[in-house]
Amino acid sequence: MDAKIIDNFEKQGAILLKGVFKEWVNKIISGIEKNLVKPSKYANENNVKEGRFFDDYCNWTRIKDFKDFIENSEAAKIAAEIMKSTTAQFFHDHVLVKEGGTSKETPWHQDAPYYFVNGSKTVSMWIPVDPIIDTGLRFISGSHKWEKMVRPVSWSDDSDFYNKDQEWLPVPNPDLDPQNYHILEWSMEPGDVVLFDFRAVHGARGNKKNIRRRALSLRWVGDDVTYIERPGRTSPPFPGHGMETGQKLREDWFPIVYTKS
Ligand SMILES: O=C(O)CCC(=O)C(=O)O
Repeated sequence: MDAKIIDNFEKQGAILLKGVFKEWVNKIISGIEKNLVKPSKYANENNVKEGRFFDDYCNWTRIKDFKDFIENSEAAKIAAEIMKSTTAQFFHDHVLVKEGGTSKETPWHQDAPYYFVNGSKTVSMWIPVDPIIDTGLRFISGSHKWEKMVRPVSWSDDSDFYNKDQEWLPVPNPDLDPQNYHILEWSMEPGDVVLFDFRAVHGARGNKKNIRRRALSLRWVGDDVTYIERPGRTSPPFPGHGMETGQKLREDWFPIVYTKS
């Protein structure tokens, strides 16, 4: 991978790669449609009154289209390269479908505090399978380097995600304060991908258009990542994982898909 791309990822916390998963788009669509027909116990409609904002995760072992994509595409190699990691360990898949006519915004948030993951080498891949104009992810450039993390909230009602109080930054609203934030956002085609650090603050507008906005996010971790206990049930929760703070993520649940030779 071009060193400039990795440099930009490190500076901004998020970058766009064009067309890298073009040949996989139909397979991803097939997986998302299967997920919509048969959601898991974790599926969420996010309390949307108008339109639909569906999300679900941890389905890759039962939906073979996702398994094939994760194991046989370039995704794992790209993940290792962008993280500057020898390995790419798979954490989980996440399907996000915002149907046309959905005004619900995705709240500004970082993924890191919802996860039991500690470390600097992390990457999410947000892969839309419908054209994106104004409806994609928006990032606060450089926010992955903020010293404190942003208060995690429930997407359904913006309430606190954890009960126990902790020192969090308040959820920012860059649209009310545009001078103070550099926002990154891109128009995208199916097969493009946005790569972002788990600590990058991001959100999304509603999808008021007449087209669907279906996306698959893949979450990867690298060499320096270990398990960390959070002040409550994480998302995803992975019940019965049995790990303790400081341990590497167990490879039977979170496989290493790529190792640099
Ligand atoms: O698709 C969305 O609106 C949000 C996605 C997101 O936050 C993520 O993939 O981490």
